[in-house]
Amino acid sequence: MHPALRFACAVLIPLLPAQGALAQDPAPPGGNLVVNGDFETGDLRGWTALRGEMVLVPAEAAGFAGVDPAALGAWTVTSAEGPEQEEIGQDVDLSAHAAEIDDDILSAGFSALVQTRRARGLIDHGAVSLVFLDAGGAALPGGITVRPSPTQDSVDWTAVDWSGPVPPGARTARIRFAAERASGASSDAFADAFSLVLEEPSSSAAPLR
Ligand SMILES: [Ca+2]
Repeated sequence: MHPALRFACAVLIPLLPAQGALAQDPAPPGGNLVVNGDFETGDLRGWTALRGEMVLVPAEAAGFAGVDPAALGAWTVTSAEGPEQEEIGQDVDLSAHAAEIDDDILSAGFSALVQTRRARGLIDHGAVSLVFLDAGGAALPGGITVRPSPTQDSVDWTAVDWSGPVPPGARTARIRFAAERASGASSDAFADAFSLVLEEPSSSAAPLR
């Protein structure tokens, strides 16, 4: 072995945890399966425009009512001045975990932030949803839709937080953000901080990658 290579092996190999140690480690950071779920790339990469053409705005434009500003970062998505109904989405491919899903041993945690804005009694709705689909595209039990409908004028953020089993047969996690305008030239509905994490409850809840 070349002396330099021998040195590299001696230094690097002890840094790699043994297989057994890995399973008992606390949950590693990350594991979010949503691409660009926080929009901090400054664009909509990872997302598909399904209706209209949503845009990113500085988080200050959405305001910080009811949320820790750090959770929003620099950018947040909004429907702005396009059509009255706009939507973006992202389909997360779960097929790499098919065997565990069908053995009914995987659970999922889904979170996001959504803002529905009500002014002078008029509501621009924002709605966030997670739906599990089977290989044929049929919806399965589980998931969540959050579409806040404030009873008073509001610019508050709502936290979306769901966890539950991934239904056997699921191959796709379909994530959507939809906005509907009640009046005016722009839709004041916002979303940010999408996260989907898979967990195997029987192994210390370590997120799967
Ligand atoms: Ca953000």
